[in-house]
Amino acid sequence: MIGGLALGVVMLVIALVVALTGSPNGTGAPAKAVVTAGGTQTVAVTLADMLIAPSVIQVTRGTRLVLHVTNTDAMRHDLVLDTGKKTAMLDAGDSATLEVGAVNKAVAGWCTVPGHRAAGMTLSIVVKGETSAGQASAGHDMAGMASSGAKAPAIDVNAKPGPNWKPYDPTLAPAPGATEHHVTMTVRNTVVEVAPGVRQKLWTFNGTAPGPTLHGKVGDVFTVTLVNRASMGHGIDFHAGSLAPDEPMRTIDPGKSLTYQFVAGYSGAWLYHCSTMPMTLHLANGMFGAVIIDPPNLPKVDKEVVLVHSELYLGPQGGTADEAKIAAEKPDAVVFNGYANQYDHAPIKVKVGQRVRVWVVDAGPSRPTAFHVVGAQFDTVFKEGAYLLKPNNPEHGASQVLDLAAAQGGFVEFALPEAGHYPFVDHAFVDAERGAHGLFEAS
Ligand SMILES: [Cu+2]
Repeated sequence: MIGGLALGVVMLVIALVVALTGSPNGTGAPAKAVVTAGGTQTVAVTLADMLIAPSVIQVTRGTRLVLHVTNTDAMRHDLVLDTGKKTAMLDAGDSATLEVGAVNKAVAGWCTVPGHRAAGMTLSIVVKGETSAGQASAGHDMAGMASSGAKAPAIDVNAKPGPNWKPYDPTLAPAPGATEHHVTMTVRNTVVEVAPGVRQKLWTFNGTAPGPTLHGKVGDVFTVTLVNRASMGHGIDFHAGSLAPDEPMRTIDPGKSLTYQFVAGYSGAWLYHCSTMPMTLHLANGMFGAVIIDPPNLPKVDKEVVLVHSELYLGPQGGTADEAKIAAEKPDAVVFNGYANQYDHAPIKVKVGQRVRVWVVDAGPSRPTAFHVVGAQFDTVFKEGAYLLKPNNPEHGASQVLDLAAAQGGFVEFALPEAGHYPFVDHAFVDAERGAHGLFEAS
């Protein structure tokens, strides 16, 4: 549809496009426009679906090229060229004219919204008869990803958190008595310490990553108002509800809000996350949290905590997550509740013999986790909606690990037999140097 439109406009404006080749990814967008005449030529370019169409424009040397750029997408995009020329950030439906000037060598272009270049929003302007370096550099490859050049800070596990650091409170607050929950989630760019001395500009729900934990019972209704006070489009997806995602999970622009209602039809430890593409980047940059829906007749315990497991792909100090590391699935650390070895610095205190329930959600975006408490055995395991293990089972069995794929959740229960420090780890990433470490302190 968009391809047809772009084709029509191109034909109308210049009638000199002699070849448009189909897009290899099946979107129907023309991949290549060939402009055979010189002089001043205008080519219509559309921004949508993580593509720039056409993605290659071939011109005769010296052609003075003008791009008529239209954003036909629901979210904002722009187009910048490596010559420094650029459009404004275009809202849905907006157009701009970009004067490229005389083309004597290859020019690369891309959308500057974080993640969009890596997702494929690139343009190559090439000169006929030249094999173009520009074409390669603008391609969908690692070079096109925002690895910003500046070096990411290293995590020093022996360092102390900064003076203003506050641990993320892992305590699961009791579910409110009411069956209707009203929650406001405000998205902001927030500079957050994620390891001692390491700060990242995260996109947060209500200022923290993970965002706030929501807690309710089966059948509760959640009315969530998402407010976007950040600098780019974001959305929200609650796995705890079941509904057509088209409207409630749409991306909203900065300054906008939307209200989203879902019924928690089933128990579980559910993920919520930003639904804006590319989602791995939005998740990796802090946009996730947990919704805990108690199974009916859940026994009361002495201590209940929530640990959200996620990966850190550090960008430069004060920057956003590194897209190349995300694509390569090479995290600098995996962490519980957003901070490297957080509960080594602030151990979770329990009493000897107390019954402890630990809810775990794997926010990913990519890696599984194997949650283990050194020195403890789980007599209860609940994973993805079902008990795998209950106390006093006929097999007299217990469990050592709650394993979760990305976006899964569950809980375990145990009691600590004597005073001491009981480390908990992601046994799938057991190197304690890498952030997935914490302590239960029993007294
Ligand atoms: Cu987002």
